[in-house]
Amino acid sequence: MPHRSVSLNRHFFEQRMVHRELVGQLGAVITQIAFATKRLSLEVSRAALAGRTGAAGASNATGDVQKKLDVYSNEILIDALSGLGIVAAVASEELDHVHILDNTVGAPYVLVTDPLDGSSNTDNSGSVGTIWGIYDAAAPESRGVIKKIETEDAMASIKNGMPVAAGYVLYGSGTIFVYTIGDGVHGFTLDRELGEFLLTHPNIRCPEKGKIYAANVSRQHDWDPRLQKFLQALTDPKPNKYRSGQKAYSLRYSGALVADLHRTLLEGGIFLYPSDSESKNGKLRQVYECAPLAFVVENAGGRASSGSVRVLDTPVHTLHQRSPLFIGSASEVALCEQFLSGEAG
Ligand code: AHM
Ligand code: MG
Repeated sequence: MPHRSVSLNRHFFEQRMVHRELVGQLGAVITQIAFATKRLSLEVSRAALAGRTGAAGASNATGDVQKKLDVYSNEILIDALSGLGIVAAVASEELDHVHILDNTVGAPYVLVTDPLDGSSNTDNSGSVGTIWGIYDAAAPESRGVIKKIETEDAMASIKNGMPVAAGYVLYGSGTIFVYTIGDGVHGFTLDRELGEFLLTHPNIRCPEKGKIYAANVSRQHDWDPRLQKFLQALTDPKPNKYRSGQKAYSLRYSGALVADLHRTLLEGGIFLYPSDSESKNGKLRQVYECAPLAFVVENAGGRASSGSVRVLDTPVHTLHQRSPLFIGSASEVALCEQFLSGEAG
């Protein structure tokens, strides 16, 4: 008998007794996201051949230069979800406002996404990713009749809710699809010949502690001195009480959050992007970067914080708001919070 390969569809079917929603509308949305990201995997790998490297000529809502692949990725994702009647609205890093899909009265979900995270890597064949999260749509009603969702309803769904599912796709040396619906985190690797995501990382658990940290340390001089002390505690060649016999931490930083996060999820450690004098609230966006990844990491036993507040409890005011992010192994993130509060150090 050949080794059993578990495709995403088979995995959803196998889960049906415990999670009926995976063979229903939620499963259909996740399957369509997976389909879109298979297309993206192909497009990212042949971008230079297809003339899709470089800038698109515009900036997005948060002032970043949009790459051609940013725009294209956004279109591919929206196309995959349009016409299903399941996703009512899409909130994307690449769109100024929430995009309401056509013919979706009563559609149960709102999608948040960074379609192509780390897109400054696209022109040098570096790793990039897609981040996504799904929220229950707050269905507006008038005298018992369900109405079409408006921008404010979609924002209310995100502001008042928790993700019902979230995940990311890493386009690296392999393409990996990771998802959770709040009960276990599972990873699938794209078999390019088959064109299927196959289960390779069932029940991912983030180690309690790791050996690696990820941060843009070129900005360290501009960080809160308490955070600088935390990094010293991790990296000082001399042993200290915070590392209890463990060697100094190593640095890995790719410039793509998804790539750094995926390694941190599997191997432990911490990823951090704090605020500094240039980015008063950090660089990363709460709604479609921090919150979905926090949902994944927490469901794998890790921790995600803005430094003082759990990421998933951080109030959302605007679609593109930024937040500092400290995410990864429970032990390092908790220690970082202690340094930041002055409890440690
Ligand atoms: P993007 O979504 O526009 O690509 O920006 C987010 C990216 C993250 O993937 C990455 O961790 C960070 O920006 C890198 O920023 P910096 O170059 O300042 O270190
Ligand atoms: Mg991003």
